[in-house]
This record gives sequence, C-alpha cells and structure tokens, in this order.
Amino acid sequence: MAKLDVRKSVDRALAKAEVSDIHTHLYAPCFGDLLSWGIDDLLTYHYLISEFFRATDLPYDAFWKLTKREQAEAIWRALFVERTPLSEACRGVLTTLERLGLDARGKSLEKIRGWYAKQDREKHIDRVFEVAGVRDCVMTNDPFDDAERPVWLKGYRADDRFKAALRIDPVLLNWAKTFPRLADFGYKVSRELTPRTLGEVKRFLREWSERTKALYVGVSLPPTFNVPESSDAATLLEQAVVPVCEERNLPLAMMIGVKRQVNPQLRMAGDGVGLARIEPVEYLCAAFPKTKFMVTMLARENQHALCVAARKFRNLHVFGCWWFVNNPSLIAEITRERLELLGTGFTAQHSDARVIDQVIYKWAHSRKVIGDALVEKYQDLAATGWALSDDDIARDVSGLFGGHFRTFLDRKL
Ligand code: FIX
Ligand code: ZN
Repeated sequence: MAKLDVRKSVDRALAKAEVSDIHTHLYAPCFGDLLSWGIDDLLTYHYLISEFFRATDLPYDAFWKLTKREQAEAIWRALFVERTPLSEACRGVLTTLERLGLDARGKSLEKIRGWYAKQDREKHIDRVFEVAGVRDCVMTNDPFDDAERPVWLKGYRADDRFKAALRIDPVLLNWAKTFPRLADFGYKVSRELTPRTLGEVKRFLREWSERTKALYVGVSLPPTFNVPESSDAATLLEQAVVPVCEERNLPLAMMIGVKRQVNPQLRMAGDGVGLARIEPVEYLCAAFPKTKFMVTMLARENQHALCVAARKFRNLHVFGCWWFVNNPSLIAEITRERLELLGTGFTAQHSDARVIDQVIYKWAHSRKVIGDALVEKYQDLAATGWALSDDDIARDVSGLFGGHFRTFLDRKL
C-alpha cells in the first residue's frame, strides 16, 4: 500500500466531518428572537464588548444606554476601523463574513447590514449549518428564563438540528433565590433541604429533562466549587441532581472555573477565570461510578489535571476548549495534551456560539488547529512504521467532532 499522505487524509476527514456542536447558546427557530443572528449581534458579542471597553474612554453607562445598532457601530469603529482586528473574537467576525461571501475590506458596516437585511432568517440558518459543516448543536435551556420557559410550555417545535440541554445553575448556585420560584412553578419546596424538598427537586429535574428531551444536565461552576461539603450546592448535587442523572442515564456536564462578575460594569462581559481544584471531579467520578460526567475547565492550568482525571475514570468525558481557552494557541496546546494522554477519547471542541453565524468561524478556526495537531500526531505514529488508513483517520475525526459524545450518551455504566 502506498504511504498515506497524512495531511491530505486529515484534510479530507475534516472537510467531511459533520460536527455535533455540544454546547452552544443558540435556540431552535421556534424560540423566535432568542436565536440571535446577523451583523449587529455578531458585533455586540460579549467577547467584543470587553475588548471595546479597553479601546475607549466611553463611560460604561453611556454605552449601555445606546441601542444595539449604535453599540455595534461603536464597536465596529473602535475595533475594526481605528484598530487592526487581530484578536480571535475580531478575526471571527471577519472569517464569518468572508465565508458568507461578504467583502468587508471597504470597512463599510452599512454594506454588510444591507446584505443581512436581504436575508431570510430560515434560509440563513440552513446556510450557516451548511457553510460551517455542522450537523446539529446543543442549546442551553434554562427553565427559569422567563423568555424561554413559555415556549417549552406552549409552542415548542422540535428541530433536529437543535437538541436541548437542561441548565440548572440557579438550582445549584442560588438555592435561596430559586426555591421560591420552584414553589411558584408548583413544586413543594422549602428553604431547608428536607427529604421532601429534595424529592421535589428531583421531580422538577425529571419533568424538565423529559419535557425538553435534554441530552444532558449542565451547570457552570465557580473555581471554588467543592464536593463533598455541607453546602446547599453540594447537597443538591449529590442528593437530587446526581440521582436523577443516573436514573435517566443523562450525563451531568460541569463547566468549571468561571468567576462571575469580576467587573459588573461590563455586565455579561464581566466574568473572569479562576484556578479550580480537580478533587471535586475525582470525588464525584469515584463516588458515583454509574453516573456519567462531562467536564470542561476554564483555566489553562487546569487542563492537565483534567486529562489525568479522565485517565482514571471511564465515567468522565472531557470536552471542548471553553471560552478563554477557545483561542488557537491554547486549542493547539490543549488538543495535543489530550491526544497524548487520552488518545482520541474526548470531544475536541464546542463552539459556545451565542449568534448562529458564529458557528462558521468557531468551527473554521478550530478545525484548522485541531487538524494541525492531528497531522503532527499521525506523522509521529507513522514514523513507528504503523500503517494508517484513510478510514482510521475518518473514524477518529468523526469521533472527536461529536461521535464520541454520542457514544458517551448511549453508554450505560
Ligand atoms: O456558562 C456558560 O455556558 C458560558 O459559556 C457563558 O455563560 C459565557 O458567557 C460564554 O458565552 C462563553 O463563551
Ligand atoms: Zn456557554
């Protein structure tokens, strides 16, 4: 057999790979305006808002008083016209426009807006999935969100490209404020985590995971997250969330390391990162071997320990390069680290897209960097004399880009 050209084989596999984007903040079309799209939403992405504030002396309040259109104009001017748009978030807007066939070189925001104004939303969604090479995505579904909940209760129309994930941050992270809301929804809960209250939380989790057909239950956690301990969060996690996940064979996805509101003036752009401990992950995987956990961590310094933990526990699935580590230099490093410690047994990336158009750039950029890491590793392997085939590479790539996630969902421990 002729020696395989690894580069070409990886490129072929990447071009063919149909991505499952396993964590996004996108919404199925039936959620109406909750699904963001278009240039003004791209420019007012919170990643760009924080970059904008570094580039301007505009008071925070003055910015927040602007309309979205005006905010987008200010951001375009400061980050794209007056400065070179080198950052990953800026480059992302330009990759997206380029892949959609738009020419942004004239720096005319009006021209871009003109193009978007002519697009039909449904057709645009179809086109974005096709250009991005994404087969489906997983939403972030919060039953406590007053805009989202009514759609689930009335008017929800399933769309195969948008799967659900039940997001439970308010339950775990702010029980004191959340229990009255659960009580309003008809659950017999109290401030104290009595057996009856824990039973009602379980009923809530069962009913909402059933209603949404959630693929997993998800939560973002601060770096200080700890189990076991005698806190509301730990009690709710161990005595309500984990049992329901196990009973329904739903993974619990934990995204660990976000320090919320480091600078509240930035609103949604104001969150930061902190170094977390790996022990809570190890504890949960060991104490609940029949529960499946998916974990991504925000701090670069946590990535190695997470890989080591995943080597120890088959009920731990590592996924994605989240938020502040979703940058080419860090994806390159983290992917190599994971390939070296876990082989191909992880999900290489998720987009975290909030605007549907973003899936184009997030996946274009990640495909390239992850592809380069794979080529390097396959070449090292080929140097041992191991015979690699196109099929091997296609199988690995499809696993890394969603196949392993689907297998993990089906797995019964
Ligand atoms: O908690 C999360 O799901 C985070 O990904 C988001 O809250 C964050 O704002 C984000 O968009 C990161 O990419
Ligand atoms: Zn997210």
